Amino acid sequence: MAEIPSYDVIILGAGFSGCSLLYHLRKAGYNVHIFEKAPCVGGTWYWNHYPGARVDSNTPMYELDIPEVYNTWNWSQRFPDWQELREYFKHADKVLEVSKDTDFNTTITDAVWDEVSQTWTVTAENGKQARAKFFLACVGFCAKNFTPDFKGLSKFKGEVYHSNEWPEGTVDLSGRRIGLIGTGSTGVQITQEAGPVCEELFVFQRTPNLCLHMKQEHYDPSAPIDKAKYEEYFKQRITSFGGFLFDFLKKKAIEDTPEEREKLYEELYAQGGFQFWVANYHDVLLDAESNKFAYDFWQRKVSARIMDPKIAEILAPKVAPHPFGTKRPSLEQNYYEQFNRPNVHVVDVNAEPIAEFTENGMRTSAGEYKFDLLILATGFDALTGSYKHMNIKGINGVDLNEKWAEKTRTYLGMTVHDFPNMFFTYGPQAPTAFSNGPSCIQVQTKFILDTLNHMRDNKLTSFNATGDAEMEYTTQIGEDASMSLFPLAKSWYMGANIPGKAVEMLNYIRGLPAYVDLLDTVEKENWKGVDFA
Ligand code: N01
Repeated sequence: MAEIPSYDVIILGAGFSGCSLLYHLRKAGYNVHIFEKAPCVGGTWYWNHYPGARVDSNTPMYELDIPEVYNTWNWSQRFPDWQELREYFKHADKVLEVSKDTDFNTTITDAVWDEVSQTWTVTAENGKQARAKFFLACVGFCAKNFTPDFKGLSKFKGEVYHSNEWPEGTVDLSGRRIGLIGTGSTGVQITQEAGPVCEELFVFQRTPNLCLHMKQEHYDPSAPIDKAKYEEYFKQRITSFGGFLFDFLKKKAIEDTPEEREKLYEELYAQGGFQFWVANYHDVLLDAESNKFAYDFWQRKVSARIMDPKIAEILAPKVAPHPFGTKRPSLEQNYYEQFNRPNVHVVDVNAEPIAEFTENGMRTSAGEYKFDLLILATGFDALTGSYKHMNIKGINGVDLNEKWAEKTRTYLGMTVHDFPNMFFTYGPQAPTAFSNGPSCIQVQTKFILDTLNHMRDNKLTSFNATGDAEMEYTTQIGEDASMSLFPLAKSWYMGANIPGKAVEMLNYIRGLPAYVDLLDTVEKENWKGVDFA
């Protein structure tokens, strides 16, 4: 076998997870190397730079718990935009010297476990290869774009961009006639940017987004947050369901009087951010009545901002399109006001289904809409899709995508039976979609580091989740979901946004503290559910 570079650990991806793991594993003495498809660090914040791209998790919770980075960085916004996030990652790279140990512009296509040498070999599109004892796939949960199979799309003569493949440099939205498909977080943010400057914007909506107000704040750079508090923040954030400094209430909605509920909803709503979602009554995502109370409040608040009652009924209907919070409520700044402008239109594609694209726009059952720029904010094959461009082969050549074709199966949302010494972060069956990314990654980094150290201390060569443990964990994920309201929405949380994809809960819904307890128990019980060799 030709000599190829060999490491203790290979990481795919230089986003939050890759940077976190590189830092902690390096510090513990491992020889670590990253392969990254993009030309720089940043992960999702390299790819997502469409107009208005901005994070929905607030700072200082949305950052790495690495003192060298946070002690030398000050945010200027409560919810930073992509430009500031890119600067943050440049800063993290400078401080941590991520680039020193990273091959950029390198897309790994294959990762194969060799039972004899007990190592993983990865191969890149450009033929480059490397080997390591451990393989950590930190490839992001929204990395594989989804473009629906629209009839006649290739006929359209204007410009077409998927939000996740936005060209570098600017695509000026001023004076343009724009067709925008999708009203997820991405569609909402693009609408806010396009509305004030474009000639005309048609937003094609299939499902209303039950958006919450962002309540953006700009921080005074001369008075940064006291860094001495950060260590405590990072300890505290993993004790809340969503990895923030706020949490669900301990009571059910029905335990309060209507007046008490109204008061609480007003308070939560006024705080902005995700508070109205994950600092609400603890049964809001479990109980239909509790959920309806929340939805009705939301509907009243939002519809009051929309001048035309017919448009209000499309954007914030009196009857909930799905239980509140079972699809991601995006954070908006002035989304609803855009539809009060004469040049911004919402087209309900349930009432008038999309028929086909034409040279100059799109035809629905009601007529043709003409535009010269089409933006596809149609989302991602989330969570499992990130692995689909790779051939990941475990013991006896078992292929990960084949294994997951009918049903996703993991142990702890980080490992898979018969894929020894492989971990993934912020992926399927972890608290991913319901947690602030860096908080979840903080927890998973600790578990991976502890596991590698345990193996080093005990001279163990391989780690393999047992089939039974994987089955039990996966079954639990499904059972938890069936006791919640999540199955009532067609969302990417459950794989339901992709035609033909198995519909199943793809996230751990018990919250971050329960996940932390679970991982602690696994460790304390000598990595129960794992076979070591
Ligand atoms: O994607 P989405 P996204 N015809 O899947 C519609 C993260 N993120 O890119 O709801 C018509 O949410 C689809 O309609 P429906 C964040 O976690 C974060 O917006 O399926 N419409 C939906 O409206 C987020 O949740 C940030 O009925 C079609 C839209 O396309 C995740 O990424 C910013 C259609 C897709 O929405 C994904 O967000 C951006 C069809 N055939 C993203 N097919 C921040 O942190 C799909 N749609 C701020």
